[in-house]
Amino acid sequence: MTLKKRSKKAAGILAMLTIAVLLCGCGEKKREEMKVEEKETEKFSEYQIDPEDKVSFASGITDKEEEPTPTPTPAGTSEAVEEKEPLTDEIIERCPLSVTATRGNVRYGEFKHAVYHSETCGMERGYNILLPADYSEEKKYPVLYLLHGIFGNEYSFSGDSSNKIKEIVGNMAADGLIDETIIVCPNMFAAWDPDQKPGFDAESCLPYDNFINDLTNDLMPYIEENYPVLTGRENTYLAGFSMGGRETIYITLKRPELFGYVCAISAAPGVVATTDKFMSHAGQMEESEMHFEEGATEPNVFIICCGTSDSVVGEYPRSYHEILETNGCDHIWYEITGADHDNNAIRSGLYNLFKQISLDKKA
Ligand code: FER
Repeated sequence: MTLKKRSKKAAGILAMLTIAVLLCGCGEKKREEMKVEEKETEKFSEYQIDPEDKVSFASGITDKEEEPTPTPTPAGTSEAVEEKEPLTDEIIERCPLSVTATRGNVRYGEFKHAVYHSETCGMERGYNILLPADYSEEKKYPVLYLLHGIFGNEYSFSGDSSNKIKEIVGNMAADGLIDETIIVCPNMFAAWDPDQKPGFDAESCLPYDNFINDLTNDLMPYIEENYPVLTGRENTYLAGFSMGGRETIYITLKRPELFGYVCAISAAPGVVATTDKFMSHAGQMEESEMHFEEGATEPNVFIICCGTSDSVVGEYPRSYHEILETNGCDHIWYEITGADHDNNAIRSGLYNLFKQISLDKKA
């Protein structure tokens, strides 16, 4: 990923070109998506970041060494790409190909876009929701809230098919490992001002830290009222990538009674004070505060993971693990050998979260 300082003029030309492309040939839905994207790809801090790079922050760098795409199995066959083995509680660094494969005999859900009213932000806000293929209002589903990275929005995960989210949740449910699960992808930039933009400075990060209020006071109640979801921490999961991983850690420590199963993937700096190559972080809390309150209900599973070759957040996830360990705060820490700030890490985190859910619930 490259960061380039670029003049405001160049940024303006780029924005105009983007708008021209938008007006020319896109379908209505794509145009909507891209408008949100374009709004968020303008410049806010000292650095000018390529629109392409912003996508890398939001949902991971495009894999340089993409894992081989498994051959889809023909419809009607039950053949998986790999032999299925009984689950053990060990962490598997790479999400198995049998779990990311498009299988002929499995129907996968589709993401749908919708809006809810946020009292926290004083506006309507968008989200994408992945409903299982045979979704029915007669059933009840557990729900995973999945948080994107910086510069992202509610389309960051749904617009990137190489994260294999649909396949991972669909195949693991088809294999009877987990119950069919609803996945909600919100826009984590919970700004009060519709014109505010994210960026690498303290003020531009405040809306991310405000997301805890939007999530717990507006989005979760809305989802619980409008979809047939199972409620309570046993059925409510939280995961996030990078900036979303940082907020996942923060929200989990602040509201551990709400989420039974949690995974922070490649979490960004800023939970505690630090300065990295992008900016200085005042910290959301002191190191000594990074633990659950005395007597608090803790998550059944709290995973922190990161690629060993992460070029964006580096050793910060490990430092969170070390602080939590020092503070006696139970969690699982693991690294994905060779993974960058990318979908290898995202697929791994989601797979291991669902695997731990499966093991914990069936135990
Ligand atoms: C930072 C380093 C990384 C930071 C955010 C990130 C706000 C987020 C990266 C991502 O979401 O991909 O210093 O500060």
